[in-house]
Amino acid sequence: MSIKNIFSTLLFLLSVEFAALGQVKAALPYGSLPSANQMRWQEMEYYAFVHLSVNTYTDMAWGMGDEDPEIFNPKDLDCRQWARICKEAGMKGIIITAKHHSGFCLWPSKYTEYSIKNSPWRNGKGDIVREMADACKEYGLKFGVYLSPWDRNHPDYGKPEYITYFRNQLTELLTNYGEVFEVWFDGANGGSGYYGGANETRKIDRNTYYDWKNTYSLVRTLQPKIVVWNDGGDRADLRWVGTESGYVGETNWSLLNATGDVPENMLRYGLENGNTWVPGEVNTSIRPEWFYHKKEDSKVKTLPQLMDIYYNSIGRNATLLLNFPIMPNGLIHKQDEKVVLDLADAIKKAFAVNRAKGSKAEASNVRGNAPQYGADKAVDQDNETYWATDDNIKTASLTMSFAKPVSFNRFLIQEYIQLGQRVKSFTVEVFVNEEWKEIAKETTIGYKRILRFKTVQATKLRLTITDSKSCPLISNIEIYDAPQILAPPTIVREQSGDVRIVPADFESQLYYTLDGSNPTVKSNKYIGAIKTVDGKVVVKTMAYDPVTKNSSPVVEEKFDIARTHWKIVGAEDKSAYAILDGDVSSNWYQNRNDQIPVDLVIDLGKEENVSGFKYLPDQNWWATGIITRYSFYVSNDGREWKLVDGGEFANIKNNPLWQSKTFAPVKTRFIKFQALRNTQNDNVVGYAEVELITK
Ligand code: FUL
Repeated sequence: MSIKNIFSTLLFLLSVEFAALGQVKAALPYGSLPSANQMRWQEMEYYAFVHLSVNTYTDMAWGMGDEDPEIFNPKDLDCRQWARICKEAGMKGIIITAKHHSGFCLWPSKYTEYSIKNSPWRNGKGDIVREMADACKEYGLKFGVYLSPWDRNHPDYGKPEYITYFRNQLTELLTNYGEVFEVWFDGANGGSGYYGGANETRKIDRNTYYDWKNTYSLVRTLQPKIVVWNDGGDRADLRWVGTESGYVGETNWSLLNATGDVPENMLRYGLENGNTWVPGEVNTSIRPEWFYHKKEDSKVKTLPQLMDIYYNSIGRNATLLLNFPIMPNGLIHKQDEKVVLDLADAIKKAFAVNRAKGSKAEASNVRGNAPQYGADKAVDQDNETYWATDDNIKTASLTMSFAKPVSFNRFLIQEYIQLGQRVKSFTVEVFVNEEWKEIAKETTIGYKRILRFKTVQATKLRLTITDSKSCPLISNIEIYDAPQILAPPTIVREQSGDVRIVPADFESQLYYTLDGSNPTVKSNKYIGAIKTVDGKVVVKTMAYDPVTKNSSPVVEEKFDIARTHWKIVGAEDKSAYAILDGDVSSNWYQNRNDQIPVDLVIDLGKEENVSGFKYLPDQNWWATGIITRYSFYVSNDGREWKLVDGGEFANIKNNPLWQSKTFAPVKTRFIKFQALRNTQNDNVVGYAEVELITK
């Protein structure tokens, strides 16, 4: 080495030494950490499920395993339609039910005859898993598979041989279709099934039967970048959140213990001191059920419902797995497409302009006073940098100052979870009229937390971490002024006769009319229940955003006479009045021991000129007791009855919405709505609402 070289080497070493001296050590990891796969998965945030199997053709939630493959024929199947919709909806991947509980395979598995190769679809030459994987590739989406461990078709289900079969199928799916981002092992086992003709009940020990440990290592060998979902058995990479209705707890730790039971509240909230990283995935369907049922065409979730689901999943440190039931023709229904694209649009508008950008951030404590951990790192739009405090500081605040007053109603915050989830509680305050005002007091943050509140206009915002397991590391803070959704409001009339209008957004203003004219901002402003007299009422309303000056479409409800004085004769149970309360989600069922015909007798309190009636069945997807045939009687004393109408609600099974029947007007004090048959041909009789039509 020449003298010159020795000199420059020395200089280099010295400069490294100086840099090290000036360098503040990064925080050490705290507790269990996400793996690279879990991290990649978490950042996807939003992706789709598609459910399609033989039970799509039998209108069942679960196939029995004995459905004839001949019925499976999605003639217009187009996985590119699914992929296009998901892509346009802002989703990052699709998980397909390659095999649901029926055991029917959507790919031509060489280990069974119970697959599409024995269906008429593409003359048995098709492979839906392949088409799905190709469509995902084309649209830049990740691809995932659902393989039901419970198989109601396989003769060996319940025996050790089935595990070999299951792993053979897994191997096919994880070998032949390119990269798979997630595999879903549903824990459901209802027991009964076809099982190769045995037609019996087979329950297994969830903890031991599937030998998950070895199944997982097979999965990880075949797909090193995969994440495994499992709601039971051995702990996998992701956890179920304990509900399919679209939310996780506001407190949501991405932790569980590696062993032991996971009761429902642990699924919902995670486990603060859990020793394993098991983040939550919120899975829910865009319709009540997972598979397509025509009767649910009118029950597709609305934009406000989906928006809530978004905030209650992605906004609470979870991901969102939203399901599309595929129709028998092989496509996603237009209505499902429309609402999911409306959601994408609403999300885009809500998070269009980050108003924290350009704000000045200062913190009560900065790790080693080092610029690389400064408060500005939380507002620099770079998730790889973060604001950090000194090791012993678990309570600290960060104040953002704006050049001029800023309006906002959303607060988004992220922890640098690569080093562990730490924050236990925090508050958000805003500086308005020279005073600090607390607008939120919350618990966990995690990967992402989004808060919604009434619009505030402030010159400063202060985040205070009030408790943390270790020094907090905040990688991102954003604030937004989300416009109101302005979906049409809902109008209900209670039994008292009062009319209530419920907006889709709590900040929109509501205007209404009672004279049939279209409401404008000059009409009555809704401030609380509208007192109406007993008679008929026509309510027209719209929601209005005073900031953007946009309004929702006008909605109209026509109510007949109020049910104020009605008495349900013979019903000792106060809950019977759920059928007169205007709330379509509350129900009442007649005594389950009653035999059809079952009567609903109502004393109207005074004589009315009745010319028809309306019936709404239970709106739950699992509803029973839906009346299909009826008789309708009137009486002036509740003893002598006269039949005035009878017949059927023709399509009520497929379309369980409001049913209206009319007849020649008749003056009466009592009515009797008699159920003669229900959709299931048993004796269960229920109602969500009953109303009259009068002259
Ligand atoms: C459940 C299953 O039983 C449903 O049919 C659906 O597949 C859902 C995603 O998981 O447990």
